[in-house]
Order: sequence, then structure tokens, then C-alpha cells
Amino acid sequence: MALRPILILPDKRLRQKAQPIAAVDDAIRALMDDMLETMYAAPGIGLAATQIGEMKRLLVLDVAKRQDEEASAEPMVFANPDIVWSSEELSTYNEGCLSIPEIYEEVERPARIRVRYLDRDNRQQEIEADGILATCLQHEIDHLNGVLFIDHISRLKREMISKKFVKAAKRDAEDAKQDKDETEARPARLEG
Ligand code: GNR
Ligand code: NI
Repeated sequence: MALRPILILPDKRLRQKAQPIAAVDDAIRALMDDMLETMYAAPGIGLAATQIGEMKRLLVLDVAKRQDEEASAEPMVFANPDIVWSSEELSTYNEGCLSIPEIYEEVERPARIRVRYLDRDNRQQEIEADGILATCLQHEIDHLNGVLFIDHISRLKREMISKKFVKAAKRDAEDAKQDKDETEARPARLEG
């Protein structure tokens, strides 16, 4: 098992569409385990493979676990998830995303969905979800299509959030360059 770095906005890979997997084999199961470990460590209640730069149609979630209660963990894994039915009824949830840290916004989505997927043993399953499970599944399936929760809010809010993350990325890149330049300059100074 391994912790994987989580991609942060505006990483372009978050906008790519993930590819279906051929079958759930040992390699996919190992990736699912890395995703669960990364999700629990974050901590988060869901994670799409896209968020660790693996462009595969895989997601993991655990909406049962309370952060302080290891015993209540209920890890769920989904390969090639497909929403086969959505309710007309909508529900609103205050969503966050590990790839858009510290931003929370109300998002309206179908309240109930039916999802067809492959389980850990490569068997086809269907699940009917409501509540936070329905919200989280839709949020993760969006990731597999290059869609983020900010795409469901007002354009004004979305652009404010996008700009904030573009600025932060530029600042990080400049800081990293400055550190590098200083490190490279040091031996010369010592010699002189
Ligand atoms: O940890 C997460 N919490 C969350 C809260 C409300 C709606 C969706 C989510 S998913 C998020 C983890 C994440 O970014 N998954 O892609
Ligand atoms: Ni997310």
C-alpha cells in the first residue's frame, strides 16, 4: 500500500476523461488499496483515480467512517461506475473536494441514483444510493469525466475560485524556483 499525492486545481489532469478498465485484476485492486489509504489519510469520504493522476474509471468512498472511529470504516470500491437512473427529486449538499482544498459550496444534484459498476471481484453490481452516498458517488463520477463540483455553481463563484488557485500555483512555482536558485548559488558564494 502507498500514499499517493493528490492533484490540486488547476492541474490539467483533473480535466481529463478517465478510461474504462478492462477488468478488475490484482493491479487494479492494488490501486484501489492505494486510493483508500490516500483517502483515509487526507482525510476524505471519497476519492477518484483521476485525483491521483491515474486516468482510470475507478473510485473509492467511505461515507460511514467517522474520522475518530476506525471501527466504523466501510470502504467501498467501484470500477467503471455508470449512473443508470437518477431521481427527479434534487437535494443540496455543502460539498468540498480534496483537489480544491478549503472551498465549500452548496451543490444541487439528484437525491437518489442507481449505479451499475464492477466490484473488487470483477463482478457486476448495482446499488441504489441516497443521502450523502448519492452525492459522493455523483461527485466522484464527475471527476472521472473531468468535471469538478465548482462546475455546478455560479460562474462568478467558479471564476473567483479558479483565479485563487491559479495564483496560488504561480506563487508556489516562484517560491520553488527561488529556493532552487538560492541552493545553486550557495557553493559559488562559499568558494568566493
Ligand atoms: O471528502 C470529501 N467530502 C465531500 C463532501 C461533500 C461532497 C463530496 C465530498 S467528496 C470529498 C473528497 C473528494 O474530493 N472526492 O473527490
Ligand atoms: Ni473531489
